[in-house]
Amino acid sequence: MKLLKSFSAVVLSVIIAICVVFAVHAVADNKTEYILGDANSDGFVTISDVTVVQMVLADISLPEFNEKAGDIDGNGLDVTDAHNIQRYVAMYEDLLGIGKTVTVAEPTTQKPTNAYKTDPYELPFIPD
Ligand SMILES: [Ca+2]
Ligand SMILES: [Ca+2]
Repeated sequence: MKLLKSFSAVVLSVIIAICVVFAVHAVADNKTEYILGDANSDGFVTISDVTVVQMVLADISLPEFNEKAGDIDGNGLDVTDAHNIQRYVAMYEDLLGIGKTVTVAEPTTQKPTNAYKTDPYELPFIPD
């Protein structure tokens, strides 16, 4: 009987460990990582990223363009972003964090439920 209890405890511990691992992966899936300045998402910040930013600014659409990575200062894509990446590539002092990995938590796509709605005349939720 004691052996059965020990075996059950081990099996339950393994099941709990597996659940924790899957839960951690589920949380991690809501995050996006990119390298600031790596506008073409090849893993490096090079002069090619400057070219990609300049092409997008010239209204040439590129499938590999990562706007978050190209927008260095977070105020929208403009020529200053290309300039800042150029300065980084030319090894000027960087105070903007170019070349560093940025982790962004993505908003969940789960829609709010009406379970806590108390006002029957409340307007419905309209997603953006
Ligand atoms: Ca790149
Ligand atoms: Ca910008």
